[in-house]
Amino acid sequence: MSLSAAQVDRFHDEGYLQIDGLLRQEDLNPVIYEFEMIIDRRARQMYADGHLTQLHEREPFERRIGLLAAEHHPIARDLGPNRVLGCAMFNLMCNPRLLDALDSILGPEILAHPTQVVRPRIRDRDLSADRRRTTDRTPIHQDAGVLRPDVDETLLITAWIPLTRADEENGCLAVIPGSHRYGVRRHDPHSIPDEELPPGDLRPLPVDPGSVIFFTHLVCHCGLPHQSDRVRWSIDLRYQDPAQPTGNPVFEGSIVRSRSNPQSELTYPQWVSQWKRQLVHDNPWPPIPRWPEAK
Ligand SMILES: O=C(O)CCC(=O)C(=O)O
Repeated sequence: MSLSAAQVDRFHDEGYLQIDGLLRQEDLNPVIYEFEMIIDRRARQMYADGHLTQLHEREPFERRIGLLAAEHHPIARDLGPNRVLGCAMFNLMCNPRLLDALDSILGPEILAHPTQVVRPRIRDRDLSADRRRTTDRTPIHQDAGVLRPDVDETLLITAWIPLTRADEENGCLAVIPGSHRYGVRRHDPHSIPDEELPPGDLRPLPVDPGSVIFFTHLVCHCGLPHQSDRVRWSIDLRYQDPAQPTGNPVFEGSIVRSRSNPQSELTYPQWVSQWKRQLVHDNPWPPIPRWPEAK
């Protein structure tokens, strides 16, 4: 679905744009099914290894991982597209409805940025003591603030895609509209200290599955604290013009649309081998230290 000129203007004006009903439930269901299969497989293995006492098999998608993670948090780790390498995930990344909307802003040459995240957001008090860090919220930041400075002039757009309802109770996305006009703020090192925040109030953006929130890598945003037993499942994918720097010194992006050279669009097998080549599965995602002076 192409965006109207008014929607494109609003995106540039506010630094974000929420489009309800951009995706259909049938666009999301294969991804949900893919995650359900992965979680089920992991749960059975962890149960067999003695880390879980229950499988919670009858629980719905928006509750099961929360209940499992309360007992053994690692079950919720490393579900990013490039870890899972699922066909449904790839199809979502290349979904024509999503790319048509992005095409209205970026033009017909589109690169999927290597930083793509899957977030089953779970209430912290459900997490067991072995958790590595707070996971029930995302502190306020700009995506540019956690990439290399060469990305600053790029128009890098996140497509934030909820798989379950996201609202103020279970930690929806919130943005400071217009904050993209104030350049890259100092991060400390992954969040913006209060004194560095541009003027304006955080605007919570409750959304249902099917909605997509697009925002630039300069808009200040966060994930609100999660206070519900409903898991907030979301995927954030990033896109840009392939001619511009990605700010990621380690991994390449993938061409997902090219009107000038359609042959260069990545197929699913090529995407899988690209990630198998560049990601050693047992290694953590390498940090991109932009603020070395920060504590
Ligand atoms: O989903 C969230 O809680 C935060 C998302 C975010 O920080 C991002 O997409 O860059």
